[in-house]
Amino acid sequence: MDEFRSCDDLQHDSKYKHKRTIIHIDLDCFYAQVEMLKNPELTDKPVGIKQQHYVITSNYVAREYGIKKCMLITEALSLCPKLIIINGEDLHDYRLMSSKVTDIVRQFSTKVEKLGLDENFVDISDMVSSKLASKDNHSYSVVGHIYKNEIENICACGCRERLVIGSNIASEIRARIREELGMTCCAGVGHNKLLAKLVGSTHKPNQQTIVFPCSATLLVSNLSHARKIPGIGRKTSDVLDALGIVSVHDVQNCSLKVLEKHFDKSVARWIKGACFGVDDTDVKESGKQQVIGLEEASKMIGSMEEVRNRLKSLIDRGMVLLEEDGRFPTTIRVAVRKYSSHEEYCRQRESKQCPINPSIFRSNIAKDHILEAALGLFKKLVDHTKPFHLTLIGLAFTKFQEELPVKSSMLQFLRKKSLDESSSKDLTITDTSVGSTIENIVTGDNDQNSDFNRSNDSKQEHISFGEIDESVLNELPEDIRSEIMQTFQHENKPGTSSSNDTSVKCPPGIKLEVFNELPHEIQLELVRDSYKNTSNTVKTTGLTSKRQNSILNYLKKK
Ligand code: DCP
Ligand code: MG
Ligand code: MG
Repeated sequence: MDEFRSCDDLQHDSKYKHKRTIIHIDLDCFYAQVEMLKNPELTDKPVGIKQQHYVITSNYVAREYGIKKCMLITEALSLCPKLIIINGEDLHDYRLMSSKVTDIVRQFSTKVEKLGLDENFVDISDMVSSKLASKDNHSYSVVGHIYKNEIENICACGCRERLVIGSNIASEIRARIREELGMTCCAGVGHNKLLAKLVGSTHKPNQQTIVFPCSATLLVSNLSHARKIPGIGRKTSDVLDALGIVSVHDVQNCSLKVLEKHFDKSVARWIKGACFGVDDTDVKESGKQQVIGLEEASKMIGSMEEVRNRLKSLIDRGMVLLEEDGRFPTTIRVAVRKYSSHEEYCRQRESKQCPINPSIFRSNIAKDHILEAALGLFKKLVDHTKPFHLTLIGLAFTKFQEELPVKSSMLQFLRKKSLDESSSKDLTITDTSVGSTIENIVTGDNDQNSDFNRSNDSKQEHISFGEIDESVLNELPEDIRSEIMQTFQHENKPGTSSSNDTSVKCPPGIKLEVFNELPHEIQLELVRDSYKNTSNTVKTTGLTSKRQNSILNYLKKK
């Protein structure tokens, strides 16, 4: 492809060449900006945001005093005694703003990837193509700065035009974020993610910069160290350092064969390519957050009473976040940081997680359930019978479901027995990831059990109203009956998936009818024991016990 070589001495193949147009958005002094928005009086004063003993970010007024990210508070105050310090340990407002920004970016393309709380990549290639096709493209000129190579070299593939249109779209996105949220940000425009991110930070704050492919290698070469390349983490750079490969130039001059001796082939190729500004990684569409987590740090957490109080407060705050999010977690995780005088160790967290039945979110004692589970996890992490000293405690919710599973289980319970029994034959989970499987069985983790979900879905399509035992249905109170009817209608809509069903599956060797009568906790025990004794394949059936039990009890009383 000579046309490309003429532009940027490409020594490594890029499958996309310069075809894509990607924007990277990074909010200015993010946490500090949110605080200034909440309290505009702070705007022209130096503001630092602290977590523990560190100023993790500061506004640009404070940066003029030489304050840097992750500086000790004492040092920051010695540089700027007037520094206003705000505690940034509660991430609630930052998270909220973060998702509002991403929502705006998503209005320009569905291909949006969130990176941390204050960055978004957006692939606007399709939008650029349609603008090019709509004949009004002749009037575009670059918005913002151009990262410029000394040698002006215009590529023949049309990338220049596409990127120029990209700079106009970037400016529109920034204007929208400013108008709707009052937030300023920087944008970088390039033909890949690496370049867009790097170039965006060349002019800060509240500015935008474009990089043409002819300047790609120069942009990366100007980094002081190979480890500054986004994507080259600590471990990779440690290996490179050990090999005496320190600068970007060192990597450029190192043969791929040498790199392949120390890294996976694909990693080696990526490192080498990245040092020439080549990056074929896709903008991966981010869904909602994978984890909703909260932490409380303190100099000293040393009693069970305090642990209980802090967990309660974390649960209260977490429930608010969950309500805003709208999904239901199936796993909780507790994290602690144990005190140690050794700085490195002091900063490490240990954590443990366990499944929770999302149905608890229907009840008004959800918080008690979570607290109980969280205390159980805590006791596995910390020997509470001896004195302990923690400096942080955290709680996180993960593995989300969009809907509560109970409805379809109620429906299943009411289905005639024959259907139940036949359905038990065709549902099989193949265990591919040992370790997380128990959780997946218990919570119906959808990612890894897609085969299970498919077979479940196809079964749903065949249900007719006659499969519900109407005599039982008629015995139920009005509200439960109408709930079941709604669920029935919902499940039988074409294309409706019941893949969010949370089920405890009957292990092989146990009679389904007996299993179904057991309390949820005992069912879980049986599943765990069965899992321990099984190697790779676990046969399953689909019933959620907890709710079913409550219906059973209801019917028994009658
Ligand atoms: N942050 C953090 N811990 C760090 C660094 C940053 O918690 N060690 C938080 C605070 C920042 C936010 O993440 O506001 C975003 O990080 P950035 O590196 O993008 O920094 P800022 O947005 O604060 O400043 P900039 O204007 O340089 O982007
Ligand atoms: Mg930022
Ligand atoms: Mg950032």
